[in-house]
Amino acid sequence: MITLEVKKGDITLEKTDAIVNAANNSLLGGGGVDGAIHRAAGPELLEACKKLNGCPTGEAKLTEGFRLAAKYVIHTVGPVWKGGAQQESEKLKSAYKNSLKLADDKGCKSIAFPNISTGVYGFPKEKAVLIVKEIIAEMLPELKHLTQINFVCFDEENYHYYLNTFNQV
Ligand code: AR6
Repeated sequence: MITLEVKKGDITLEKTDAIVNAANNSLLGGGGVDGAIHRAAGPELLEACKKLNGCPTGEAKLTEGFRLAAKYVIHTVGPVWKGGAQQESEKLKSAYKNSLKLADDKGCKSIAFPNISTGVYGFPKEKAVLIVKEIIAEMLPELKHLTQINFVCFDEENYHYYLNTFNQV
């Protein structure tokens, strides 16, 4: 049985086994949720990320959480929204799917996601949440260890869409 929870707040405060970072291809930090995670985890996180050789869009890589409550950070890279004809939806799906698989393979029981690509990368929020719902439904039967998946919304708009979408599951 897997519990899905929609929350409003700061993902760096999550006490889940893993939190997901909406990073860029370099994995060397940035603004938004990426910046917040690096600040909260401390400089050891950047040192660990430097050893990963970046990350292609839609894939995911793992580090420890260092000063975070979470044991692991899963760094994934969502697509930049370019109008919708550049396989943005498929790439967003892959980012969620590969993050879930990596956490589950590591034996994590709980994971927290931010709203990947819906900030600087400009993916339409209302569309993104439907894709997230779809990929979660697809992945649930495959997960062996995860029992808790949190969606941590920072902005009011995403929170509104997530509550509407996941309350209808
Ligand atoms: N906790 C949870 N969610 C947050 C937090 C936080 N502390 N801060 C922001 N958000 P963005 P992207 C939400 O721009 O669109 C970075 O510079 C925010 O409201 O962080 O995937 C990377 O290095 C939004 O809904 O990520 C990349 O260059 C969501 O996080 C680029 O931004 C994602 O917004 C990635 O862009």
